[in-house]
Formats: sequence, structure tokens, C-alpha cells
Amino acid sequence: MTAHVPEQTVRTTCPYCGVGCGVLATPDGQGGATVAGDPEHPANLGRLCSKGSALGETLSLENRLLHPQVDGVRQSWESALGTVAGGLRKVAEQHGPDAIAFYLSGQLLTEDYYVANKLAKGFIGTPHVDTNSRLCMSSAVAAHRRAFGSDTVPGCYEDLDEADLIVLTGSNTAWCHPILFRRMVDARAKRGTKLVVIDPRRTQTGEEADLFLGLKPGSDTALFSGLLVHLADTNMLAARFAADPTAGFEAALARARLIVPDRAAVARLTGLTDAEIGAFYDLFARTERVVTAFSMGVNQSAQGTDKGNAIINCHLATGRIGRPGMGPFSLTGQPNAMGGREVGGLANMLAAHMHFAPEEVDRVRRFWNAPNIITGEGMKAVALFEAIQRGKIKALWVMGTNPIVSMPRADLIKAAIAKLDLYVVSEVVADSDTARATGRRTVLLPALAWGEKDGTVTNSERRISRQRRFLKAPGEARPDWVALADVGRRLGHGHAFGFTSTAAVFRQHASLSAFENNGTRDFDLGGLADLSDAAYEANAPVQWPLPKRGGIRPRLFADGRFYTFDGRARFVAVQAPALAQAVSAERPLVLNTGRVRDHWHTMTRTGKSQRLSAHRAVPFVEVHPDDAARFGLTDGAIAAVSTEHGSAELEVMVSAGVAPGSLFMPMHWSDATASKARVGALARGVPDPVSGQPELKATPATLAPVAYRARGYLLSREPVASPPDWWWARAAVAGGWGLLFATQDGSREIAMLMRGLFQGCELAEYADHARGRYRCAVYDGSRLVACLAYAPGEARPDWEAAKALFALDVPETPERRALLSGRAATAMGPVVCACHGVGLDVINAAIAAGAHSVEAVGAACKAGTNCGSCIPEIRKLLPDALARSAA
Ligand SMILES: Nc1nc2c(c(=O)[nH]1)N[C@H]1C(S)=C(S)[C@@H](COP(=O)(O)OP(=O)(O)OC[C@H]3O[C@@H](n4cnc5c(=O)[nH]c(N)nc54)[C@H](O)[C@@H]3O)O[C@H]1N2
Ligand SMILES: Nc1nc2c(c(=O)[nH]1)N[C@H]1C(S)=C(S)[C@@H](COP(=O)(O)OP(=O)(O)OC[C@H]3O[C@@H](n4cnc5c(=O)[nH]c(N)nc54)[C@H](O)[C@@H]3O)O[C@H]1N2
Ligand code: SF4
Ligand SMILES: [Mo]
Repeated sequence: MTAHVPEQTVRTTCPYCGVGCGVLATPDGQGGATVAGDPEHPANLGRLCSKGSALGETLSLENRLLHPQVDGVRQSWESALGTVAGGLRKVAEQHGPDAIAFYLSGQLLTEDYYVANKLAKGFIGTPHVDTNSRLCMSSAVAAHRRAFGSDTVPGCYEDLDEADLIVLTGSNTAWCHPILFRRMVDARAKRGTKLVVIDPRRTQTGEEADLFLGLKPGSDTALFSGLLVHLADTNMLAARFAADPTAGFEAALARARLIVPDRAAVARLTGLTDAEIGAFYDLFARTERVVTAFSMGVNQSAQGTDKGNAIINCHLATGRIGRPGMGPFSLTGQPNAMGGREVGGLANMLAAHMHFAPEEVDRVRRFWNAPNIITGEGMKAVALFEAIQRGKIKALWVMGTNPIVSMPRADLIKAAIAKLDLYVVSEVVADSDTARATGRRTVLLPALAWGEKDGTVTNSERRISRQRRFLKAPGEARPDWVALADVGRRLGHGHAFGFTSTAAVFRQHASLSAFENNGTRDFDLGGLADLSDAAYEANAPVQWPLPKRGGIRPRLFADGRFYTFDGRARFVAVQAPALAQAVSAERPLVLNTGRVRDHWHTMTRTGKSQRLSAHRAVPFVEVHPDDAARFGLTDGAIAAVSTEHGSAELEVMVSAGVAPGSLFMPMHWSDATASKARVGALARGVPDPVSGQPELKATPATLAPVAYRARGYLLSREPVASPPDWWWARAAVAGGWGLLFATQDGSREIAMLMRGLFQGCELAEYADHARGRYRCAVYDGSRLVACLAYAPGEARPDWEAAKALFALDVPETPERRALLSGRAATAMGPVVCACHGVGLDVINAAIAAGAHSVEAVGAACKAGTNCGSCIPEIRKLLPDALARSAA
């Protein structure tokens, strides 16, 4: 199948999630591009989700960091890199190299990551190199290593197409890995695959499940221990694994029996009913082809590694691993989470899946010819930032991550950064919270963004794809690896950092993976070690292992051979769930955090897209109706959520999807996009004892209403800064920016403010100061440049109609009238389908008019016909969904 592709179109890979979809990008010659799914990429076969489809809207340069800066002043690269190299040398001389730390990211390309790791661990000689992957999948890595002796994902995406049962645990796949979720739903249509979803929160993924298990937060090890016991008691064990005395099965089973002596104990610990538990265990026991896919609800836990091993135990015990349609499957979050693991970017790895056995250290030392090779693990993210606070780390280089938003206890981290002698941030944007923080000396280095940079990424199924350049480098931005290699040369290591191309870096990385590797290490790219520049440029997506001698294996371990010293897998005796969430009378709720469908992390890119900002425009907290009543809150009100570590003010979304006693807040808003909504400020982040991954899903919290006099919105062509004491959130809208606000100011003050902001323009106003209402539309000639609505708190003005009108540059009389009356000609409701901008009211109208299937809704109003990410939400609105949930 070769689709027609225009000549200037470039094959590349989506920079968002770990699904790693292939993208066809066609530049428009003016700095923009249109994007489409690549029909030839095996991950997506032409599909893209809402985020991938909107990539073209994120390419503008408006908030980009385009020039190096030192202490806020623009400098040449020469001078900025001189400051970095000089600063690093000074810190190393005065305090030793281990006073230097790097904090990297699963969004770097493999080549950037490789050079950073080599520079730090081989040449500067500091072990303190960690990455945001510590917050993401380090527990899965640790679970893999305990069970398999290596960090190996055993299966591939085709297993999802070929499974008869897919268990999704701790994963909102429909929103976070949408294209994989569509493959799962396709498998259900094709072969009747059953979906079980395990999550304390009923997500869109849970809505689609055949069986939804709303377990108590953190109780996963009890559920899977109970499953192991059930499999043993019903003779479902695969003799090969379970009979092997060295593999630890007996001990793991004995522990499981201790944790859950009987089914009643499972019910007590998980909060599930006996019938729910029985249905799940029966389904698992009698279905041979089972994939258990897991992500952050498993990993981001104070017990994440044990949760992973409790799952893997059940797959090993049944021999369901490495064969078509079965296996445990860690869904990786970031586009290059896997690449980071391959280069050794985590503090407990050295390089190329090698750790710190003396022969491994020696091997890497010889390969790199490294004078300062480290010999042991460095500090993991949480400990690393604590060490900055204690003054132990004096220099920090952050690259491709926004820890002031995404790290737990982030207020402390912000304070710690101020103490650094040298703080270096490599960024694509100038206004991330982390780029705006300062140390005693602060260096900002502009990096190339997606579309400008070139290199490779590895997705969840070990498939390496190329990200290719299709836009020219803006300003003075450079690839991250170029900046790193330059610093390496300045520190006197010219021979090791003389790379002349991205391909040359990749070849060295591939060669290291194959160096003295006779099949003893899983990660082997020997087959790519001699790739010519042209072959690298043209390289099609490939899966590792890819040894020189050939033999591609999409799945591993079916032969029962693992990477432990004796070749056997290990069962792990896990700990009982730590259910004491330490909720107290003072903080009686458990705060869960995670993602929404259309935003990516701290929104530095998706925040630019008006389509992606329409689905969820304000930072919110989901509250169960019982808790809302208990804390005196209604839907849409503003609440303060506070934990021991910090607080946030969020809009309340009353939802039966969260369990009583639980809250859910998204992680996306930062100080750049909202007044007080940084998730990191709230999360407690207790690290898992094995992996060091912090708990981000369960922090004791409390809730209180915050009364503001009035609420409103301001739409403007250029972003307008909020007055300091307002509650606000900013979102991209068609034709400009929207500021949603809450304030104690009166309507007269607002009118004054508008006049001040838009001097020289004509203001069409509607004011009823007695009732505290004010609306205005601002015109520059016939051009609409801003519009505002303000009303008492309880009468929060709805902006959907105004947003649609604001998309017009020059409105006619009826629209001008509609802007002031606040009423649209036709109601649309909040956006459900981001691709076509279709609102809830429109979809409901289509359904009322007889569209009774997802397809019929699509035919009537286009909703759900592009990327399909909103299909679960549409399905929920259909009459049979109502019938199903009533049943
Ligand atoms: N739209 C979107 N997609 C993304 C991203 C994004 O920012 N936006 N980020 C990407 C990245 S880096 C990652 S890591 C992935 C994350 O993808 P997911 O892991 O799917 O996302 P989360 O929303 O963080 O958390 C998943 C679920 O875990 C549940 N959970 C909480 N506690 C528990 C528990 O104790 N047990 C169980 N079983 N479940 C629990 C939460 O309720 C939540 O629904 O998404 C990737 N894809
Ligand atoms: N409470 C809570 N906290 C969480 C999570 C959660 O579920 N709950 N999830 C955690 C997880 S799984 C993750 S992965 C993290 C993500 O958290 P972060 O990594 O902090 O989030 P991003 O917004 O993706 O930050 C990436 C930054 O790199 C920049 N960037 C993009 N491309 C490049 C590039 O090529 N080079 C350079 N130098 N910079 C670039 C972007 O502009 C952006 O500022 O958050 C973690 N924190
Ligand atoms: S699923 Fe969506 S975000 Fe993930 S790689 Fe594919 S298009 Fe990008
Ligand atoms: Mo992640």
C-alpha cells in the first residue's frame, strides 16, 4: 500500500505519546505545515488522534526561545556556552564533579540523550543524571528488571489486535494512548476481544469497558495477588514456569495467600464486590490470549514496582508472555521514554541497558575511552532536587522538561533552584515556569522543536522511528546534542564529542549496544551500527533487538529464556497494599492527578491550539456529588484544593466518575496558563522504595469553596495579562486568546479596566451596575478586537457563543447584537469533537433528530469523523448508552 504523497512531504513521528504514530508533514513554505497520519507506519496505519491532528497549530514562533540568554540578557552561543563550560568547570574544581546534575527528558531524541549521558557519566564524571521518566515509568523498568533480568517490553502492538482479553490497569488509554485504544476497540469488533478496565476513577476508557473495576486507590497488589491465588487454585499454571524452584513461584504464591487469604480479603482490600472480582478472575483464567497493559495508575505509586510485578507474576504463572496476543505491556508515556532507557538516561543505569557491574563499567569506559567514568548509581529525581535544596548540588542542567510544574512538592523545587550557582535550561519556549525560574547564574539555551530537529525515538513496542526536519531552524535555536557536544569539547574532550552529524551519534549509540554483546544483553542495535548517512536518513521504523547477525524478534521470552544470570524469570513476592493513605480529619480526601484528552503535559505546545483548548479550557477538580454537597460546592464553582505541600484554586466539576472521598485534578496548567493550578505544588510524591518513582496519584487533601464576587471572560486578539489578584486561566481560542476569570472587582471597575486596556478603540457596552452585570465588545474600526462578559459569581457567563462570534474578524449587525446580549443565534454547547469543533448541544440535537449510532452522529454533524478521540464521549450520549448505564 503506497499512498500518494506530495514531493515536499516529510515522513516523521508524532512528538507526543509513546504510541509513536507516523506523521506525514507537508510544509506550507511559510513556517507552517499540514499534517496527516502516515498510512505506512505500523503503529498507526494512517490514523492520528486529536493531538496529533492539531500539530500544525502548534508550530508558531510566538513564545519560542530563539536566542541564548545569560541572566536574562541575550548573548551569543559562544558566550553562553562559555558560561556553561566555565561554570561547570568551576563547580567541579570547588565541589567535585558530583556537585553537577542533569535532569533530562523522555522528549529528547535518542541522539540528544546519548550525548548528554555520555558527557555526564563518562567525562564530567557525575552520576547524578536523572530524567522525568523517573516520574513516568521507572517502576515498570524496575519491575521488568526484577522479573526478566533486563528492561524488556516482551510484546508488540499486534498483540493488542490478537488478544481475546485486554486488561487495562491504571491507564486511561482512550485519552492517553488513543490510537492504541482504537486498535483495541477494532479488535473487539473483529474478534470479540473483551476489555477490562481497572481504575479508581470511571474514565472514558472505563466507560468503554466490558467490565469496569473501580478499585480503591492503591489496592492493585491485592487484586493481582488474589488473581495469582485463583490461577493456582484452579490449576491454570504453566508447568514450565511454576515448577521451577529457582524462579521464586512458591514464595510469591505464599505471599499472595498471606495478603489475601480468601476472596473476602480481596473484596475488603480493593472495595470491589465478590461478583466483580469473580468475573475478572474467571475471564482471566479461561482466556489464553490476555494482554495486561498498564501505565501511570500502576507506576506513579509508592508501590509501583510491586504493582508491576504482581501483574507480571500472573502472566509468568500462566506462561502468557511473548506469544501472539498475550503478555504484560507497559504503555510508555513520552515519545522517547524508551530511547531514554536505551541510552541509560536514568540515574540507576549506565548506558545501553548496562548497569554498574564492574565489567559493565569497564566495558563502557573502554568503548568511550572515558577518563572519568562513574562507578555507581546517582541520585534519582526526588533525591536529586532535595540535594539541590541542601546545597549538595551546585549546578543543574535541565533539558526538555518543566519540573517546576511536574515534580512533586514543586514549590520546594522552585525555591531550591534559586540556590544553584549555575542553572542551565535548554528549552524550546521562553515562558515555561522552569525557563522563567532563576539560579545565581541562569543560562537559557534555545533548542530546536519538533519539525526542526532530526533524530530517532523509540515507542512502547521497541520500535525506532525517525523524527525528521521539515522546517528550518528559527532564530539561533540548535539541536540539544550540538550544545552538549560543544560543552564537551570546551571541557577538553574533543576526541569524544567531535560528532559531525546526528547519524554519527546514532551509529555510536548502536555500536555501544552491540559492543561485546553476544546475546547477553537484550538491547542490541548491532544491525544499525554501520548505517550510512543516507540509510539513516531513509531508515524505516524498525524494532529492536536488531543484532548484526540478524533475527528480528517482535516478541521476546516465548522460549522461556530470560536475561537473568541463569536464564530463568523471577516471580516476586510483593507487599500488601499500603492502603493507609494517611487521610485525616484535616485532609479527608485522596487527590488523584493525571491527564485530559487534548492537552499534553504543561501545555507549552498544545496550549497554542484553539481546537485542543476547547475540550477542557480551565483547570478543574473532579469531585463526587456527595463530597460536593459535604463541602458546599456546586458544579462550576471555584474551590481551593490543599494538601500538606501546597494549594490550588480550581473549577469544580461534579462527577460521579470519581469515587466518594477521591478528587481528580489534571496536571496541565502552570503559572504560565493559570493563576494557581500547578499540580506539582500539591503532590506529596512518596518514592517507591525500589524504583524511586514518586507517588502522584494519592495525596491526602482537603477542599473549600472560594467566593468571588463575579466571574467572566475576556476574549482578545493578543493575550491580556490578568490583574494580580484575579483567579484566571488562559486558553487559545479561534482568532485569539481567552481569559476566564473570577474577581472581587465590581462591574464599574471592570468597565474602567476595559477602557484603559483598549484606549483609542470603540467600546460597545451593556451595563447594569445595579445587578453587577457588564458586557462589552471592543472595535477598532469595523474589526472586533476584544469582548468581555462579567456577571455575579453564581451567574457565570458561558463563553461558547461569544467564542464562535469572536472567530469572525468583522461581525455584521446581528452578530454585534448577539455579542452584547450574550446569546448566540444557535447554541453549540461545550466542544466535544476537537477536530471539527462540534459542541455537545449540536451532538445532542443530532441524536434527538434520530442519529442513534456513532456513525449516524458523524454523518449528521461530522463529530467523531476525523481522529475518533471523542468517540467514547459520543457513545456515552447515545440512547442505548443511557439504557446500558441504567441497567
Ligand atoms: N492526552 C494526553 N495523552 C498523553 C499525555 C498527556 O499529557 N496528555 N502524556 C503521556 C504520558 S508522558 C504518559 S506517562 C501517559 C499516561 O497515561 P495514563 O497512565 O493513561 O494517564 P494518567 O491520567 O496519568 O493516569 C492513568 C489512570 O490511573 C488511574 N489511577 C490512579 N490511581 C490508581 C490506582 O491506585 N490503581 C489503578 N489501577 N489506577 C489508578 C487514574 O485515575 C488515571 O485514570 O500519557 C501519555 N499520553
Ligand atoms: N501530579 C502529577 N505530576 C506528574 C504526572 C502526573 O500524572 N501527575 N505525570 C508525570 C509524567 S508521567 C511525566 S512524563 C511528566 C511530564 O512533565 P514535563 O516533562 O515537565 O512536561 P512537558 O510539558 O512535556 O515538558 C517538556 C518541556 O520541554 C520542552 N521541549 C519540547 N521539546 C524539546 C526539545 O526538543 N528540547 C528541549 N530542550 N526542550 C523541549 C517543552 O517546551 C516543555 O517545556 O510529568 C510528571 N508529573
Ligand atoms: S496516539 Fe496521538 S499523541 Fe500519541 S503518537 Fe499517536 S497521534 Fe501522537
Ligand atoms: Mo509520562
